[in-house]
Amino acid sequence: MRTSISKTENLRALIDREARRAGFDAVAVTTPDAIPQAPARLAEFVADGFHGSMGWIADTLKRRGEPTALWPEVRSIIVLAMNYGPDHDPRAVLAKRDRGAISVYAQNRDYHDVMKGRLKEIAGKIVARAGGDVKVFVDTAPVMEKPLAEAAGLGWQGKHTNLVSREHGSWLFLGTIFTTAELAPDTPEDDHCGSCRACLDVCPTDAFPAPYRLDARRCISYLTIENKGPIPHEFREKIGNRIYGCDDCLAACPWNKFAQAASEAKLVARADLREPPLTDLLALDDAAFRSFFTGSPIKRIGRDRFVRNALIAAGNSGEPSLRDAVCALLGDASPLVRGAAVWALSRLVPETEFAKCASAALKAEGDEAVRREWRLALANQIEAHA
Ligand code: B12
Repeated sequence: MRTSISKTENLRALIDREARRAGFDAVAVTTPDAIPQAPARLAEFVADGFHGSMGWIADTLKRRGEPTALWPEVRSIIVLAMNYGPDHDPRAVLAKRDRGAISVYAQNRDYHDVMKGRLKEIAGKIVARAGGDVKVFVDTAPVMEKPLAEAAGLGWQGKHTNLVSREHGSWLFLGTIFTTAELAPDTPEDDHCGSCRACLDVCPTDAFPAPYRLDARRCISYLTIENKGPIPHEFREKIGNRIYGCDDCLAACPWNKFAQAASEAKLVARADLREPPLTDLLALDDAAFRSFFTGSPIKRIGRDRFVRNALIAAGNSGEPSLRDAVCALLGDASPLVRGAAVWALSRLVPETEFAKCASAALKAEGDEAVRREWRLALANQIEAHA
């Protein structure tokens, strides 16, 4: 018995040391049965339709809610967090309307790539020391990383639903190592949001129907990243110049005042993504998009969805200088891009010029959804000037 306890203690010391060495900023342990409320809350999220088109959440409900349903052999879950706190206020770019605002996480190299290899290294050391089996997960597996991190004591799920820590505020990436090794769990963290509502009140699209609950269908992160179709009209103006993800709820969190800026070298941060000019982004064809976003999480959404987002920002820019770049996209091969270009143009040029463009373009337009965008934009312009 004594041997097994001392083995466990040694294993924990090894995990802490290796996590630090691999560049993680926090590590803690929990058990697979530590999130009993999560399955019901997840089921409610799906039943309310809050997952929108992310059908993979509904498809994996059982495995996602219960770690042992995902892997019956798991005995302990090690949760690791990496600080990605910015060294600047990410909200400053929101006032620069000719620029695109890319969320902080996506200004770095894809965190899946950065973290996965490091988690595997630590997992390898665990197996070498304790034997047994391990599995590593970052983001994409059906694992509820935030409630597990809270149960392990790394922080608490704030009212914006993300993990908040006293030390790192709201800027943490999470990853987990599932192991068959028995490890002593750490103590869960309490909620320290108190009566604060900063993250809820700042949301431009009112995506929080209640504290601790997010309707993803209204979240700018979902609308610009996960949503494959046209951005619903209701949200277009509110999106402003946010072209990939959104940090407003994170940036509003008062606990960020204790956070340190993360090492840019560790995250492989890209200065050219801090406030890229919309003109450059609107000009990206497929090859240029892929090459510009090599190694970036943005590559995942593909050129058409990205240019769609840049067009919404262009429409909100009030910058007539973007007119030519937008016009060039009226004839794009992608109906998704053409539809967004129609909306953007209708907001950048006078009514008469727009009507001229419309009569020429409508003759050639074969896609019903794009034709609808033209008709709607024409009607809105007439109404605005009536
Ligand atoms: C799907 C998903 C999204 C979706 C939906 C987000 C969501 N909140 O569910 C969208 C596309 C919108 C999204 C956006 C973002 N995401 Co995301 N996303 C995920 C993913 C893959 C699954 C999350 C999930 O399980 N959602 C389902 C819901 C039901 O679970 P939940 O959020 O934990 O909900 C809990 C609360 O609602 C709570 N609850 C419900 N009712 C009540 C009532 C009370 C009283 C209380 C106390 C609690 C409570 O219980 C629920 C279950 O635990 C995770 C990775 C992973 N595998 O975990 C990353 C993850 C959550 N995302 C992450 C990030 C960074 C983001 C963005 C910041 C990116 C950006 N800048 O644009 C935004 C933040 C938006 C936000 N406010 O959530 C990080 C968050 C890290 C952290 N510190 O928490 C994760 C963990 C990825 C990672 N590996 O680092 N994301």
